[in-house]
Amino acid sequence: MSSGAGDGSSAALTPDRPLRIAGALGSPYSLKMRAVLRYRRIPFQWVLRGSKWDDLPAAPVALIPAISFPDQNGAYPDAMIDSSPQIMRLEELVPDRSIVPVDPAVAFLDYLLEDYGDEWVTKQMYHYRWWYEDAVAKAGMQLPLDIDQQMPAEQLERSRLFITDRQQSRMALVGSTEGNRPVIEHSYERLLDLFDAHLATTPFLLGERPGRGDFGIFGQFSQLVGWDPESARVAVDRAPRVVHWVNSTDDLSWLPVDGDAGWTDAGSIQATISDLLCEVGRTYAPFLLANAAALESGADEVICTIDGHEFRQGPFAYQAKCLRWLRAAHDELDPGSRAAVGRMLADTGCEQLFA
Ligand SMILES: N[C@@H](CCC(=O)N[C@@H](CS)C(=O)NCC(=O)O)C(=O)O
Repeated sequence: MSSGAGDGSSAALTPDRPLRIAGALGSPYSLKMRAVLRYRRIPFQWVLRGSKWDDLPAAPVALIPAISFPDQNGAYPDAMIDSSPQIMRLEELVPDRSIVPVDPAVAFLDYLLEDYGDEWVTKQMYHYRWWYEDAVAKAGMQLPLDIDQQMPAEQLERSRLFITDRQQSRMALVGSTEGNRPVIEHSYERLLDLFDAHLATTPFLLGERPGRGDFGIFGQFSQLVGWDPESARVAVDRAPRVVHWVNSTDDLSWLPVDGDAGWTDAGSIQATISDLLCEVGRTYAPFLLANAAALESGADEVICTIDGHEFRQGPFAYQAKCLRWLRAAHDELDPGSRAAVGRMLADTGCEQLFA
């Protein structure tokens, strides 16, 4: 996807000339990027998209979050979308408090975990928001208020109906159907259990500091665990450490980090991370492969077996790109790092993505 902006012409980011980000409180990717900016101590100004304060330029595609960099004259000429490229653009501009592990093999793993969060955990997020009655009622009322908290009651009611209809009509597109429900809900429950077990020994996925993977999963969990009633109840019941991690990852500006130190070593990846990779290999990997195959053959449905259940949804072109990008990153690894990744992914089910 062309993300716009990010052509290298932006000026240094300072409190007087901050980066600007337009997002929404119910948007996982917006909260993902806001948490990245806070942790990285990058000066930024947050604004609710579509509100009276939002004067960011239009983005190439109407998605949030959009971010805009100041140029040399202090103007904000364009806006960029897509959180993963946004993260990498910020890595180029600001070296301190990087969220990309130094070792390329660990960095690759981190990228895979981010992609899993962005593209698979988002199915859980969408499902729990628009399937359960009390979640639908909350989201329908809350989401329109981002645009105008003082919106008159009749307008709020019209907006509630509009947004609820529109989002529920898209449920099947992301796989939230009666048939897929066990796959999606069990994968959320297992992820909570596995992540909770990991957090019992380690503050973040890959060590003592957060990486892209943490922020990818945090974005979706900011909603699942922190906002939507049914999925939040499930999290409180089974994953107290995850609930705490979500609350704290939202603002890690306080977390001390020492240069490039603090990342897990490629040679000593913990069993709890291998277990999480097995979860990625059990759900997201077979979906990605079936999705790519469906698009290649022109099939109008992706049909695959996930966790012993049949999973069906329409093909998703963006996720075929995600697979191509993952494979390109894998191809770009030096031979030593590729071998290290091979060892870390062996028998997790993720290795099939790069066979
Ligand atoms: N791949 C994008 C996904 C962004 C995305 O899907 N944003 C949603 C909100 S969370 C959106 O803008 N949807 C458009 C709409 O709801 O009309 C990213 O990583 O930023």
